[in-house]
Amino acid sequence: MKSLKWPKHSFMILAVVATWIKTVIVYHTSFEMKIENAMQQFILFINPLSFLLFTYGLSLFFKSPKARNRYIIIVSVILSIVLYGNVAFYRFYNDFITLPVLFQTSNFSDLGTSAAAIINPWDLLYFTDVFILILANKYLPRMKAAVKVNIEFRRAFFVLAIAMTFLNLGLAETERPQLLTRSFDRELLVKNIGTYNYHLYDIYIQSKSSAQRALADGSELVEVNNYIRSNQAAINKDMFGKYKDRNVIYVSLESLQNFVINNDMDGHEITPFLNSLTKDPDTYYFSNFYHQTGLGKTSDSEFIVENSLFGLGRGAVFFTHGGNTYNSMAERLGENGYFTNVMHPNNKSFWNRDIMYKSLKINKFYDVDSYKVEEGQAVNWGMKDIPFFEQSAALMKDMPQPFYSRLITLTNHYPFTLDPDDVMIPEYTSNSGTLNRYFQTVRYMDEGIKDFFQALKDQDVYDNSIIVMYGDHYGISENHNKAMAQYLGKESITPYDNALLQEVPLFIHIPGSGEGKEMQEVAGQLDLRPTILHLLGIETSKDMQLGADLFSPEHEDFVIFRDGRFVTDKYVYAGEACYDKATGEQIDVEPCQPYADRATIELENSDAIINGDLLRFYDEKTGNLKQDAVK
Ligand code: GP9
Ligand code: MN
Repeated sequence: MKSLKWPKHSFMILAVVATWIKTVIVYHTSFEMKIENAMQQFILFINPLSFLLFTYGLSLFFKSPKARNRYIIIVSVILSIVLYGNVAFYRFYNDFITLPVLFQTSNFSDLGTSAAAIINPWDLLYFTDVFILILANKYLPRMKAAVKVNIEFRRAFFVLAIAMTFLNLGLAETERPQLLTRSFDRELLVKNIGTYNYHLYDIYIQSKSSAQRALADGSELVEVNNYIRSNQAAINKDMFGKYKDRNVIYVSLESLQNFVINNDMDGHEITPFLNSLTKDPDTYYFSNFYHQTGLGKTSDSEFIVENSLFGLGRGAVFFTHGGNTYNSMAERLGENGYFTNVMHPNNKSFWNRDIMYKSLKINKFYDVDSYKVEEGQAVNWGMKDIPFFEQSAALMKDMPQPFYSRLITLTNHYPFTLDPDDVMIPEYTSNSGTLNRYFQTVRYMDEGIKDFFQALKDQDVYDNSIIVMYGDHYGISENHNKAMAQYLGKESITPYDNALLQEVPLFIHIPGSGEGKEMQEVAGQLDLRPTILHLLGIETSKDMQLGADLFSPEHEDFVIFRDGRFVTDKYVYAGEACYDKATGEQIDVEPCQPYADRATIELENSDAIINGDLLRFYDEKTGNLKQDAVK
């Protein structure tokens, strides 16, 4: 091994070390990854190394030192862009990039005010290793030395790289069994195999899913169908068809979590109007209702309420499977004589909505072009909720009845900013500006909803409608745990608390019903489709849906989250640990296990339907496979 003269490979070694150290620093400063023990800390420390040894190591195949150094610098630039892209994305979505979302740049062009909050000049520091390499290449003669790489050295080097990979995977496997097979959670992946390897893995998974559709045939549906049929909840005979032919108005309340309902902030009521609905005889208020979204956020919530299927564990299904065949709520209502539409004053291509809505058979999309956004009527992400509600109510005047309108609000969105004139309560005081402002934008949205109800009453749409309102997903991410703990008067936010914080409010407001009350069943967004269709007297017994009617006596207290966590009336399962729901104490995992297994099956069934585009083989009129479905 006499040829192992390290200094000869100084430039490559410098590159590996610089990018490695930078990556580890970025892990700690730019992502919130929960590290529970020394082993996880160690894995996080070594995980960039295997990938860097391979990529920079390829420079050993270059003969000319100039080409070699150029290759190394180019690699460092690409890796820095990838890492920085993840940082910027994480600041916004609190998640790591996955390919399908990345390629939809149309989504990012709209970020507008948010982009300013996300990027700053100090971010050049994310390119420190590139600068170091450029300077070293320029000023240190030794870095430019030609090196005759002997085969023995190269072999030793790649053996080291392979050993590093196995060490990393081995440690990850002991720390997280089945990491690569059950990867619901990108954070776990990045924590264990590193950002760079994670992207390779993501590329692999994405190509697999395009292949999945090509290979799927109707036979896969048989098993899924059997599962769905045997888990179906019976209808509630008293409620079925009770509100036949009423208009249906859904309001997706941006980032609204349940913890603000019937609560105050420094003595200020946060949602006075929604609070009044919780005591209103025409409103069913669901106080144990959860969002079930993943990375697709608002779009996932839309997907869920339309299809009663989960979004995907990676990417946003609105993007990745916008061309699939579905059997949406809108399609079903359309068949029953409804005029179906979505109202959302944003660019039509955001979240790929324009494409997806066609697949969902939505008759019309009232996008930003259907609204008059006058001076002072936009803030943050776009049109303010109050004028949005006002103009939407006016548009409903001319709609053929019965109609199904799904409104999506926008003002209560990160970074939760308002014009001074719209501020109705002061900011909260904590270390999180995000949480501090959140209460104000929620308060503003509540005012908009109140006005909307009034407008509907004034124009006679109200009495003949059902109004369904729900939070689309969480608004305050785990990055603000400290401030949340302060607000909730807790010492800290545990995984148990965090699971319960995924609660969003659901209101089913039925003018004239008089039977409204607080409903405490543990439930989720997937349950909405059957619930509302049944109120309208529309059968769903042959539909491929995973949710259950909330009014059914057989509705089970069990809600599954997209990442495999779940909540029942007795247990909370989070971070692969089981908690007693009443006390929050961690208990033996055994009572949770059967639910955890069912959660896995449900998520897999949902994924199978979407990845294989299986509904193209299904005839929901007969409940049978279409002819020619099986190859
Ligand atoms: C964008 C709006 C917000 O049109 O629905 O989307 P989100 O960031 O909450 O998913
Ligand atoms: Mn949203």
